[in-house]
Amino acid sequence: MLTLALSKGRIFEETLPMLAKAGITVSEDPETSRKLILGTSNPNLKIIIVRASDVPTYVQFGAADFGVAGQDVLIENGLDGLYMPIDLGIAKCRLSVAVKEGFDYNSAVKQGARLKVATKYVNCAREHFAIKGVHVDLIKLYGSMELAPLIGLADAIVDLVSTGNTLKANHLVEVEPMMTISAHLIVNQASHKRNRKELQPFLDAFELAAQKK
Ligand code: PRT
Ligand code: MG
Repeated sequence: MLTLALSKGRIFEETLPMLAKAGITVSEDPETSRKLILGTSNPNLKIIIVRASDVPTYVQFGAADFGVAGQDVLIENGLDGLYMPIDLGIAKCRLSVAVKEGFDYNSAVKQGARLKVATKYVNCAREHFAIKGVHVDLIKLYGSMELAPLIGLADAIVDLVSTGNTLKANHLVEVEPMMTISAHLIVNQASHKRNRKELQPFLDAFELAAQKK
């Protein structure tokens, strides 16, 4: 029996059609069911529903054999004990720097400058600004980053942008795209060795579904 870790919301919704292409349906909808362990039409596969940022942890510790996680989560978390074979091309977005409308970002990031940056992605942000030679005071937040520049907590945010509607609604502008993000399939390294035969058909199905996207 193999265990696949998914998070509710866009990851689950966009992984579902990929499973369907492999003929696998899921017994219940996590949006309406409170169950955290879901059966599938394949007796060898069950799905666990965890927080998006917890997916790599479950897979790293082998509590799940494989999972689907955004690159943002993977970069922040690190890839210890994980094998990352397939870019699924789903849940696409970009990680960007955004500031309040009218804020002069270009002057603010001149070499040697100091910038207050609020983000959930402190590792990505630290590295990004270090390469630019900009000193940053990083403020770790767990959500609603868009609020920080509006009420003077930070000069800038580093956050995921997809349509740009959230930034617009809060009078923020994207000033620097940092990287494009998509969800990847991750596999526990030990499980990959031990359960290769069982895992391979699922990896092939994901690979095929990802190519067709
Ligand atoms: O919501 P929760 O705190 O439980 O966890 P989470 O936010 O990590 O999970 P979830 O399900 O929201 O996101 C899972 C993954 O989807 C992320 O790790 C990303 O890899 C990917 N993804 C793709 C996104 C977006 N697009 C996205 N737009 N994750 C978040 N957003 C948020 C963004 O943070 C911002 O607040 O949506 C808002 C911006 O969207 P637009 O369309 O207004 O630009
Ligand atoms: Mg979210």
